[in-house]
Amino acid sequence: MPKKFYVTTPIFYANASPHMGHAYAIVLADMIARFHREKGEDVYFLTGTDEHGIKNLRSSENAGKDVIQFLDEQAEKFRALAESLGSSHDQFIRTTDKKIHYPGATAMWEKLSTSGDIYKGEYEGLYCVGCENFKMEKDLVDGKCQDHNTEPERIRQENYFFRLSKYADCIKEAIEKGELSVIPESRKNEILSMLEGGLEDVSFSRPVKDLPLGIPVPGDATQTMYVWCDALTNYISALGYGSGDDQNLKKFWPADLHVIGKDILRFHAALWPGMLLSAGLALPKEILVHGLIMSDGRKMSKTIGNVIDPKDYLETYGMDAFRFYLAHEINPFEDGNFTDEKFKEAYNAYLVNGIGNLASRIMKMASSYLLEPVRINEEIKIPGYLEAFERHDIFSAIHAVSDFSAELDRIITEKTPFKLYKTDPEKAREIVSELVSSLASIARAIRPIMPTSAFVIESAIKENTALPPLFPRK
Ligand code: ME8
Repeated sequence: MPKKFYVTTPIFYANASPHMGHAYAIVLADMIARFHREKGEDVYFLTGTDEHGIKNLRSSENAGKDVIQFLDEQAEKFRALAESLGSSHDQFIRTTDKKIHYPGATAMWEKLSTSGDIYKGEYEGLYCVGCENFKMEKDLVDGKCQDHNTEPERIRQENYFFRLSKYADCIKEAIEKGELSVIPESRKNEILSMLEGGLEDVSFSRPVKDLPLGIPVPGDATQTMYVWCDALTNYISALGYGSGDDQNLKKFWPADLHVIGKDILRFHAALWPGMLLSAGLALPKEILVHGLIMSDGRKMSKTIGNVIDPKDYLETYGMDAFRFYLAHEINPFEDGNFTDEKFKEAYNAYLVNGIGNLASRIMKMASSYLLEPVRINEEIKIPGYLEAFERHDIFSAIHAVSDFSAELDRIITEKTPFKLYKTDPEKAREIVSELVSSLASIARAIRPIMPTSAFVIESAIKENTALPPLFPRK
């Protein structure tokens, strides 16, 4: 039986239109999903939208729309983005889905309650709607949330709490031992130092009058579940948890990899493991914490309003070029920048003049000189590529491909098979065959990153035909 691999993206707030940051998370997870499919694994890839909470409610009010209609329209934008990015997800979950998600979230609550980890209490605190989270005074700068530049609201209410404090040691141990691996190391250290001081219990519901948009607390119609309690559960409700058919749950849980941004590390590496431990479910194996895409020196965010729309680039340059930029120019473990200038530079240097030109040069010679297609050995012989991809270091993996491609260019310049063909066609054929075989390695290696280009190159190799320019000059 092939190994299974379950990978997820965060589910995105449906409150505004998707931007580059969301595109990044989807593409990153998709490249990893595709890489594992290439290895022959049985992959399940989940993405979707987070549609409850105050943030979504207020946005629908501001848009002057019926909330259901608003959420349907917004979710559609994320679904369309995922599609235009070439995302190969197996499921797109919406937390407003009453058939799939509600039973899962309800079952989770009941399980936590049976474990004795839900209790009623009173809470007073400062709530940032942008973060959908309570804030401590010490987290604020000039009384404002640093991420959203807004003053949090003071909330005082009776609600339910989740006894997260009980699980702090257990979570810490799982992370220290690598049973729950958090990468990169810097994020692992960040969460460990947070766990060092223990964890506080979490306010887990809101009165319906304050938060009508959400899943009702089982057995108490006056309360709505806290949006994060409901949202995190998507990773198992999508597999059938709570809704009767748990075949996928048995097969794919625990998750092999949650891909998340560093902004939601605490929820995934503390709250979520706490909920899973309380519910008696296995912990995810790994959390990949990617950096954020910045714009004007701040996190690109719908709430902040400094966003760049991926659509513009997808339309002008196409899906593969866009995915290439995210892989080649943004290190998943660090913050990155998206600028028009950088995009054009990378497009011209590495695609038009790089891989695109190389593939055309090689296939032009191959289709003119070779008598039959080159037989391809399926292995990828690019130094460092596989090892990097295994570590989810797509940045290094694609750089290994660019370096390899530059090396092939150098070989062509040095050995000039196009000249040699006139005097020694046999020798020229030998050189070109080797080049084709190396090009096949490149095509194979870029399958997870630029699936369309990979397919076009591989088809040309199979048929031994010339290639039109893959990346038109812009
Ligand atoms: O936090 N750069 O949703 P969200 C890179 N619904 N990635 C970014 C980004 C940026 N500037 N902005 C967003 C939520 N992202 C919750 C998650 S999960 C159970 C619930 C990506 O719409 C990044 O992966 O704010 C981040 O963690 C995610 O989108 C959060 O999107």
